[in-house]
Amino acid sequence: SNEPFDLRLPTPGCYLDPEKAGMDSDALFKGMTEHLFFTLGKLATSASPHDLYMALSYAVKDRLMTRYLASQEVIRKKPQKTVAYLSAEFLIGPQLSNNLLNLGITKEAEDALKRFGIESLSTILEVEEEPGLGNGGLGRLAACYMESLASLQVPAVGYGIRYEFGIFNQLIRDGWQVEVTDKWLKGGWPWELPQPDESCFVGFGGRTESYRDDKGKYRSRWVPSEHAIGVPHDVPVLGYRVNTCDRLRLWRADATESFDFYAFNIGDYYGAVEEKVASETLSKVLYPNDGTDEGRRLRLKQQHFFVSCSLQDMLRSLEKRSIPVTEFANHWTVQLNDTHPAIAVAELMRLLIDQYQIGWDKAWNITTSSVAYTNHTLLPEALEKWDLSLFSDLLPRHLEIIYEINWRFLQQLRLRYPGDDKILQKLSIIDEEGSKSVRMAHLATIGAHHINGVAALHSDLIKRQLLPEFAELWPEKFTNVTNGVTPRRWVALANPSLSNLLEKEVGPDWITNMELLKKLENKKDDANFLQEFEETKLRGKRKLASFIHTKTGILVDPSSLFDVQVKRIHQYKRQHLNALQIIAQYLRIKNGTSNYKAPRTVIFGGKAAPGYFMAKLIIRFINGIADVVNSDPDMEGLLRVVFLPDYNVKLGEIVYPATDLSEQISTAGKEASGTGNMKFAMNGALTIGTLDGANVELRDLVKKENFFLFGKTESEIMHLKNNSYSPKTFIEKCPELQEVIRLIEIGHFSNGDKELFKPLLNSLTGNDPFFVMADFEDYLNKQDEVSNFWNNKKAWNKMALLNTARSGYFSSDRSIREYCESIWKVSPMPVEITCDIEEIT
Ligand code: F58
Repeated sequence: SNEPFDLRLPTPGCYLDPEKAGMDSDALFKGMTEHLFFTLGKLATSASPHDLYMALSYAVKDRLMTRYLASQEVIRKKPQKTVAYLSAEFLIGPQLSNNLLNLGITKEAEDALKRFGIESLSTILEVEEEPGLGNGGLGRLAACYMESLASLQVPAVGYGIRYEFGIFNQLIRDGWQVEVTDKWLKGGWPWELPQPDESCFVGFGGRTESYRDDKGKYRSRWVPSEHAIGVPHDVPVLGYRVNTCDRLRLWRADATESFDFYAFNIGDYYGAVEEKVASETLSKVLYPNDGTDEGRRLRLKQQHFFVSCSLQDMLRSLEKRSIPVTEFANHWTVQLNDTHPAIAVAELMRLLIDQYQIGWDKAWNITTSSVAYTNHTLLPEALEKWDLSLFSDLLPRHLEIIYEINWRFLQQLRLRYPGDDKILQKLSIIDEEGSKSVRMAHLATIGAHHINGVAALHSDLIKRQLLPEFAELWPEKFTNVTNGVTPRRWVALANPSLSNLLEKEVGPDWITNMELLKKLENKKDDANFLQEFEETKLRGKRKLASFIHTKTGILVDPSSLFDVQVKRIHQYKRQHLNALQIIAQYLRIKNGTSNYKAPRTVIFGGKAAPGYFMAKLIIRFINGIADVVNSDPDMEGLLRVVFLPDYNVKLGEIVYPATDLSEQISTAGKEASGTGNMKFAMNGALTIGTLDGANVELRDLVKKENFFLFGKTESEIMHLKNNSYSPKTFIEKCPELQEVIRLIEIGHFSNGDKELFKPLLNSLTGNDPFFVMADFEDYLNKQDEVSNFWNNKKAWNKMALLNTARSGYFSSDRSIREYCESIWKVSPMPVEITCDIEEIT
């Protein structure tokens, strides 16, 4: 360590010849050295793994810049319709590994790291903090879609919020979930480019007033009482082995002025900083409310904040290129990821009418030709509604515009359904019942040219149950785009050993053409190949087993069946059904009635919304079961139960490749799509599941003999519901279920405490809103079938292989192609790069 420091500077070759120069390990090493020294103020000799992570990330980000700038130039020079994906959440996960993969320089980075004495890239990847800017599936979908858009060379911008605190970190204490603030920015985050010169102003509150314009016409305008500034922070999103590098533009809220000088002068110092504090809290925290609501006012402010900034940004981009704003819809296609950005319908109208003085009809035409809406839920509690009083307080001008949109819409309805007041009430944007409210799904549906669900069954239920009258009115607007996930992150990055095998078998192109995996079907009876396939799974399981040991102290056997349920904790997802089944298996082993020859490790992971009592109790319940099972010598070698704390993208990358059995057991009709189901199948897990969400399509694709189906269908559930469902009748018919319930009642899983799980038992035996009791017996039987299959390893491996082989449909590339063709009407736009920066085309 007394060697002289190497202070050589890197050659910035990457700016000149992006195809080669700068992408070799030498240049990476030099880039890292320079960033260590100049950006981080560190010497190579004393650099920590975090320093090396930062240095490598900066060096890699440098290598994205040519493509990033070239991608923007292409649009500037040759105007082309761009996708604006508006989402309150982007759960992008770790960036370094993904950018290395998409640039094709993973090997080079490994070599560069070796020169700093780091033998394995994974030690550096492990220190990366992931930005938890999303709750779950919806936010992760947005991230997969951005990656596919770039990989398909489609010009796109993702617009969202740069939350200072993302989804909370989850600790488990005494079996309970404890939430800890997620300080993802604390060590510095190297992947963003702040662009303060492109900041936008956003108003809130105040009043509207009417005035006469130049032509003497009366117009309305908004006089807000508060402002915030949105400062864009851009994250480059590179496509896989292409030059297209799209942009994720996340807005951070700043105060308009540090002080209100008037208040300051009259001596009200605290009043003066109040506005600053208020506007800076705007992008402070992501709301972890999964349906159940708190902090509503701030949430609505967040939504308007990022939507207004984003639309202003789009309009400004037209002005910069001297394109008239009336051409908006030819240059931007605006996708609303759920109703969170639905205020866009009113805000775009306001900007066009009030700022750009465009007439109503033209503005409405522009708006409805550019906006489309994706629905992600049928759950009534998740359908956004805002109290009228709150809405008019915060967004008075928007409310005026919404009234006008609604009035015109209702006029149209009156013509179509003369005398039918019921239908007017039902479809109105304003819900007149109780305290009046604004229904955001109606605003989005009226303002959008397309409305899509996220799986075939879900899209069908939108038409039949959620918005039937709208679907009758505008059948052509309603469509389906089944979700997908990116194979780059979820197979290539997460599962290198499977990826190597796939590449050996079908060639490297499967990464961008997942349908090629069909070729694997030829290998379904090839014992050697199946053995190799099983080996890749075993490698993943060993890695997860070691992770589990480090995090929880529990030892699990990698040769046992890894049975996994990872997702948000919610009653409709029915983690408690899984837990009850474990108790039944436990009882069988205790009673000596088990024909259990399939040792299992049942693994759970997921966060509960902090205010969702029942979900938190389910976590406590699982941990109570885990304590009893894992400490009972009779369970040794047969059953283990693990609750993995703090499930996130990074952990998902370890979990999916290690799973044998994927639990997709929601009450039929409740899970819009699910996307974990797809990640598991690609990685060769078999699914036990209900006919819900995309499970339906998954089962059709992999064929029914390769899927463990159980449970009531959506229509059977509806039938039970409409015929005064009573869980008691199902409990009475199932002695095993009675035993399970009794054991919980006497406090067997709560150290004798008979009260702890009472709320859960009361719910299950009382009205059982998610039909757990109705599906229990069928589920238990299906689990027995799973165990039997597990004992025939050859049959299992064949089924698993067929799952991987037939999962290509669930690539987000397929989903994005469908959006492009049927909703957005955009086409790919390859980006060409020459060695000369001046010649970028
Ligand atoms: C999920 N929704 C659906 N919402 O539940 C899932 O079936 C689907 O696969 C996925 O979207 C993608 O389409 C979801 O994740 C949220 O996280 C909301 C965020 C805002 C607060 C309420 C929950």
